[in-house]
Order: sequence, then structure tokens, then C-alpha cells
Amino acid sequence: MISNTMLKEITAQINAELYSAYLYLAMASWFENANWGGFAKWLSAQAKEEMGHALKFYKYLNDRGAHVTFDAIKAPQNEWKDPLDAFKAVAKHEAYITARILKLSALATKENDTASQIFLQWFVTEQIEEEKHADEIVRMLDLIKNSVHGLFMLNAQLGKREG
Ligand code: OFO
Repeated sequence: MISNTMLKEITAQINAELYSAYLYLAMASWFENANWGGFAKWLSAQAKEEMGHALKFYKYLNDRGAHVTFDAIKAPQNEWKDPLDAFKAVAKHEAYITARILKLSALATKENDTASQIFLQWFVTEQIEEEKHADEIVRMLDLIKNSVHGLFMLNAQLGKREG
């Protein structure tokens, strides 16, 4: 059985992952509406991935014998200034998620919860990728500035993402 402290904090993480999915879906919708289908595809694939993260935490708590209960998910932002503004928000959000995962990991260590320590390792590694991908897109958008040609190329590239 998992401790009440770990249960409370991992449940809060499920909420954060669901919020991530909600935020990225709101971004996908904003890009879709502006006719940038490639950016939208990348973001909706990312939203699906976040749902997967939430379910992974949910299954873990179930496996540890906990009854998971849910809180409201806050409303995401729905408009951004431009693509760079949107992806800077992705990068900032991923850095926030990384900080949360590291805090959870430190808590598991403090609680002598080896199972949670091992479980959380996957997320620690995953966050390296998540931050890397978001930062790469921010850097590309920073280079492109407002070049429509550059935006079309990046839109085509991001549209290749599966999912
Ligand atoms: Fe984007 O990694 Fe989960 O939240």
C-alpha cells in the first residue's frame, strides 16, 4: 500500500498531466484554426502522449492498492501571440513538469518508497526528451522569426509526427 503523502502528490501529478493534455489540445486547436495543420498535428500527438502519462500514473496507484479520486482541471490559455509565443509556453510548461517529477522523486526517496523511486525513473528520463523537443522547436522558431517560408517548412516537418 502506498503512503497517503505519495498518493496525494501522485494524484496531483495526474491532474498536472491531464492539464498538459488540455493545454496542448488548446494549442492544437489554435494552430488548426490558423491553418497550420503540421503544428496542430504535433501538438495533438503531444496531448495524446500526456494522456498516456496520466494513465501511467493512474495505473501505478491502482497497482499499489490506492483509490484514486479526481479534482477539477483548470482551464488552459486558448490564444497565443504567434507560434514562437505558443512553443515558448510549451517549453516553460515542460520545465515546470520536470521540476514536479524531480520533487516527487525526492519525496519517494524521503519516504523510503523504493517502488515509487523506480517507477518515477521512467518519467525523469522522459522529461529529458520532452524538454529537448520543446527547446528545439523554440530555437527553430527563433531562427525563423516571422519568415512565412520558414514557418511553412517547420509546419511540414512537425506534421510528420505520428500519433
Ligand atoms: Fe510533457 O510530459 Fe507529461 O506532462
